[in-house]
Amino acid sequence: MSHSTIPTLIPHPLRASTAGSTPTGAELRVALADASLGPILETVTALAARTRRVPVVHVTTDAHVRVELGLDADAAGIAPAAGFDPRPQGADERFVIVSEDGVSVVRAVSTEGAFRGLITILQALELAEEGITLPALTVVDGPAYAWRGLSFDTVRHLYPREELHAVIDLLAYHRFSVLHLHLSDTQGWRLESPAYPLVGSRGTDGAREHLTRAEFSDLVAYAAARFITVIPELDLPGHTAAAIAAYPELDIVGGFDHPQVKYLAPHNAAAVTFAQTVLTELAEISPSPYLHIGGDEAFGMPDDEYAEFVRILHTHVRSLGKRVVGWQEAARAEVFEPTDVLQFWIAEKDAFDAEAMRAAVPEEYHPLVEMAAKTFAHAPGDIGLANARDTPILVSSSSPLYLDRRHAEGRLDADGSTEPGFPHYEPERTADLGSWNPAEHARTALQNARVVGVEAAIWAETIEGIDDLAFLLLPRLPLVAERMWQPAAYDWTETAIRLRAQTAAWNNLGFANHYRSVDVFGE
Ligand code: TNX
Repeated sequence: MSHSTIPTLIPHPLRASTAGSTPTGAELRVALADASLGPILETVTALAARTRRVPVVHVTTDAHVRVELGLDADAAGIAPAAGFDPRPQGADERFVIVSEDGVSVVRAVSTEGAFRGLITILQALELAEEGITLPALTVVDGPAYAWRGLSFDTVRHLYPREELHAVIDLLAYHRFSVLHLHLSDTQGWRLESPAYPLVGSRGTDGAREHLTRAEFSDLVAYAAARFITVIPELDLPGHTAAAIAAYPELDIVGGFDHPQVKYLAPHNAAAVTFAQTVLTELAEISPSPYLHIGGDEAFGMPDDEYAEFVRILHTHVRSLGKRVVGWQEAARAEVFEPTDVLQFWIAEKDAFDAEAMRAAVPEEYHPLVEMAAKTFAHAPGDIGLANARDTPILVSSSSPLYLDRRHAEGRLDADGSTEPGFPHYEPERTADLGSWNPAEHARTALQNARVVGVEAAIWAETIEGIDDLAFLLLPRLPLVAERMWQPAAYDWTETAIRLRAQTAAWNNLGFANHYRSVDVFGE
């Protein structure tokens, strides 16, 4: 049956149809097959209230929705997710939904699969003045990739707790599995360090502008309840001007005096101890099997020193019992193993035009341009791919997965603006992301590299608050989720209908300033 029969789901399931629907009154009644499912029902109840304003009631008799564990997922005819499992305890996310006589039954082999199935039902509910209607869904679904994430910049803008929770809810609602927290950068350090108390960023009035360890743990727990794994990143050895400003002994003598060209050097014992200590502290509070060491854009750093520092970081994280994630350039250290992950971000399309840049900036910045050119002026294959042959790759190609890229169309409201967004990227249309296919991207741009997952990224240089975040994230983010469940794109007209159906949920979560894309809202 055509997927147009259930236009409200995004990601769209692998196989899905509807046949009629049942009015369920003012609330959704859910029965559990097993007491072990209690915690997921609690989470779904909270999510239902926050996204769709639907009250969920737990009943003991068979009701409108029933959840059971024990599906033989193989019998449903779909393969388990490819690639790496980012979770502390891996889980099979496959689920089926069958509907009969006004009752929809979710079956899964794991509580996580049951959760993904319940969220699918939550999305499909039709809401009207008279009450809630439950469509009689038949669904078979499972993700193509287990690692479905968002790289989230907490440095250039630090969001309050409520907004971070809303981001996690949005990810759960569109069935993501990873929140990658970028916790340090040139402009700030966003995590409390017991050993280096001065490192956490402070505002001009001295007010704290970082997460305490307890706040970090709160986020991890909030995400875990929604089956989202937090993968934390401390960006080393480049992008460390904030740490160096707090502890000048971390600096090298006689470097290029620009914040973008501050880095930790392997021959500076204080810098090595600092890096190892903050990673040890992070491992203590992060249950994720992975720690992200950064490694991007270490401008001005000699190649041999860079490789040596990355090796030190890699060895240290391994000694903490964690696997290592690094940005693409870290492949140059040649230490990443088949159990680690490299995150590829440099897209051919955003290749850096050093000549144009030299012409555009004052002469004192020309050394900086040379340093940047070294990182950017390559196709993705030229940086890291040759060294990353056996290392699993996480795809975050700046085109189309950097969601701080400006929208290419005018806006369907009064001001018509396409800002905010990073001004140096070529703007793209929403529909371009709809037709992107990660499996195809792995075959072509990444030369058959071993792709294990996908992360969209939202950098915050142009973000001043949740309205800017909403504007850049939506409606694009759910399209990324969909391509990770089913890499082949659906017909765009129907996709736009499915996206439009979710705007009330985005508004309810606080993302009301989502972009009114012509591609999505214009027909
Ligand atoms: C590159 S991607 C960066 C970030 C910027 C971003 C802007 C990467 C690993 N580094 O520092 O915020 O571009 O889009």
